[in-house]
Amino acid sequence: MRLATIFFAFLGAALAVVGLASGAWAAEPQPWQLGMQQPASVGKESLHSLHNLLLWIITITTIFVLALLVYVCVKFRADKNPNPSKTSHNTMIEVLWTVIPVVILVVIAVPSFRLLYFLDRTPNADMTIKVTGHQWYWNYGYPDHGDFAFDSYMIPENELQPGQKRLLDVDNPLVVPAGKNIRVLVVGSDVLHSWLVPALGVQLYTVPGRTNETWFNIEEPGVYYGQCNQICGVNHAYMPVAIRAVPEAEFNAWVEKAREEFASKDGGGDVKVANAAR
Ligand SMILES: [Cu+2]
Repeated sequence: MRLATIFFAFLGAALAVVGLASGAWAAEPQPWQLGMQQPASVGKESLHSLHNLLLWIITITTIFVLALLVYVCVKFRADKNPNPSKTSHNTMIEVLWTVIPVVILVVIAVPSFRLLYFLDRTPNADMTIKVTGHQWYWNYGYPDHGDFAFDSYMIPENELQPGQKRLLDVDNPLVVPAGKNIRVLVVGSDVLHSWLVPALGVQLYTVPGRTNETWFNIEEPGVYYGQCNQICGVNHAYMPVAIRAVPEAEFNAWVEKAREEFASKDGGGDVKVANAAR
């Protein structure tokens, strides 16, 4: 009876996980959130469907193995089966438990590799953004729009305006046009950081001396948040990513303004000591 209780408790938990995985959330973390943020890019939608496929496979596999264990424990327990069989080989079963896992792994590998190459780079980028990770802020460069760049710092808690999000909002968000293929080149200036935007399905390490590439296409205008997710030092928790996706016309107007505003700043190497002391 206890085994049956455990089995159904497990089944309930597994179904709850499957149900939650398909829920909808905004492009920022929510209190008590479970599961992933709602996808906002093609890449993230593909990541979700791969995740859901894997969740089904692992759930069914785990329930199957648990059911076998329960069956063996009940059927072959000592008082029901006092003289155990001496069987040590069974060719059919051995072939099956080799071939079936191989087939399952191939079923997982095909969409995994397809997605890996899809996310790796876009063959037709509309524009390029350069992201540089610093201790402890981001620098965003626009090589296709006059090569201006600016730093993006988290707004400290005591300077937050109403409506701004603690640990997520920044002084200068990355601004990009919605509906465009945006190539992202990522590099580190000091240590390893990681540029993560969950709703876009983008996570890339910033490595000093090496440029990594990815891309995204944000379907709807809006604000999308992320964080550094590679431990990079004492202020690692205070270098969020904020992306403002706007319609193309608004983006072009912003570029005109930003080119003037950020023209005098090289933005690339001016490590702000004040930030380190925060
Ligand atoms: Cu970090």
